[in-house]
Amino acid sequence: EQANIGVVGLAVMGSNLARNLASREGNTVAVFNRTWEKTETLISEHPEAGFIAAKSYEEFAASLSAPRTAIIMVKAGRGTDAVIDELVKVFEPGDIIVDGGNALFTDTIRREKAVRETGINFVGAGISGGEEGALNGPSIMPGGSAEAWETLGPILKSIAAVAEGEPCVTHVGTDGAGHFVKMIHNGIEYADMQLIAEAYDLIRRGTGKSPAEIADIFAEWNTGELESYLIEITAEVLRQVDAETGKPLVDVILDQAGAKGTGAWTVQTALDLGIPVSGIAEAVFARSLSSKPAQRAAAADLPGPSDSWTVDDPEQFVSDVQKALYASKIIAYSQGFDEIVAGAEQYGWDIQKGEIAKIWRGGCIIRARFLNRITEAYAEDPGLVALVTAPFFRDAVAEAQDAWRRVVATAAHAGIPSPAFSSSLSYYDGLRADRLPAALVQGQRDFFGAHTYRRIDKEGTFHTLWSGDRTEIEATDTH
Ligand code: NBP
Repeated sequence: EQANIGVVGLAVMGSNLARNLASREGNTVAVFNRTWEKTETLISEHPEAGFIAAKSYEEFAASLSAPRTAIIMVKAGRGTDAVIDELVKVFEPGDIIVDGGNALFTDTIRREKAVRETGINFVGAGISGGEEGALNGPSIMPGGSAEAWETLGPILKSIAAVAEGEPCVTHVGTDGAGHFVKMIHNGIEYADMQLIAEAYDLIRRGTGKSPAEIADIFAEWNTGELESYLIEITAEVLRQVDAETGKPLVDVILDQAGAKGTGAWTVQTALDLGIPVSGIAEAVFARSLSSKPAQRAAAADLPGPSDSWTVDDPEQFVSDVQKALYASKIIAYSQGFDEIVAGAEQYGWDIQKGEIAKIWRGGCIIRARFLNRITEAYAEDPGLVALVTAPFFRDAVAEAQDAWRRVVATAAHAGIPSPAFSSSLSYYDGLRADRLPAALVQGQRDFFGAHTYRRIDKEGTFHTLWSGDRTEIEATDTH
């Protein structure tokens, strides 16, 4: 008997994905792991899966029917390259190698190019949803060629999460497009988490409510427009009581947030593309700030606001924070989709934005009711230049903005950090501004570097003779 699909790398993600594949009608799954013990554990714990276990790459290749299709789930980076090198030796032209790990999209572009030379297809596929998603249905973002998608599509559709009757997988675009979109997903996830954390902090410090009471507020929010996986789990985390101390668990967890780097990739890439993803950037930086104990200790006695701060109307304040969260979340997604548009342009991908919002509705960390609105916005206007300007989001922000401004002003007044709330509001105000002080920046640049400027009232490029008689000349070449 031969397998129609194989998995290489049987740590938690690979094992769960292999079990997910095996549970679907018509699949026989070959499995391989560098260290045999992991394979042995998996096959002995899950005889029902009917895995074909291989002890070598040769055996693994021989156990797969043509065209061979294998999903790699190993530690991203050198591990992925090592496995690809081995698979290329034992696979044949027309076979398909899928990297399901969290690869940097530029690595995927490089790998796709190299593997293509051998006639083997290489597909970088972003897989979201953690362990649970891998087992029960993740959101899958595959790149690679259209030919590879023909074979791979039905297999991935069979294991993906289902949202409103549709599998959460689509062919995102060629080569690194899938991993690029997965990276943006993670960046948005960072922003979403930071915004929720700021909402919690403001409510707690503003109203004195306990974590359990705030859990109830989040559970209530989860029945409305903010309904999402992250809001749901936030309520559960806040409700958790530490068995040892009897305190809310959130009060005994060290307040230093970790990161695996995909948020930073999103921001680094955005800087290269020139896209202001300020909400995501603030979320990444907030984690960095939290993880600087020496600086925080040294700064702990720096002065804060002289007035003490209390909220007069807690109910009104909670409602304001809810609106600020919603508006800021719209900005974070709008910025994330801007980066997708810019990446697609830069790398030549034909990415359907509405389809991306659709496949994020299930199986992934940012799954939310709200994503339907994004799909609708792009369906109505595929050339939409900024998500926040779509009629639905325009109305939503208009409705929320007064509350949003009150919350940001209150946070500043009270000395409570709200980097994601306040930077999102500044971005919004910057975007809608009639005139920006960028005109002055251009003047400064022309002064010290003769960088020239354009005028609002005529064509051409100009320079003022700052160190001469300060007349304006038309510049012929730009510096
Ligand atoms: P890990 O990221 O912990 O990787 C462990 C696996 O990589 C083991 O199977 C290990 O084999 C294998 N491996 C390494 Br390390 N170097 C290798 C090499 N040179 N050759 C062959 N195999 C090698 O596993 P994971 O947490 O299951 O994640 C797998 C992938 O999925 C990663 O890219 C991760 O970023 C991504 N991902 C994870 C999550 C999550 O929630 N954990 C979510 C989404 C995506 P060994 O047993 O022989 O050491």
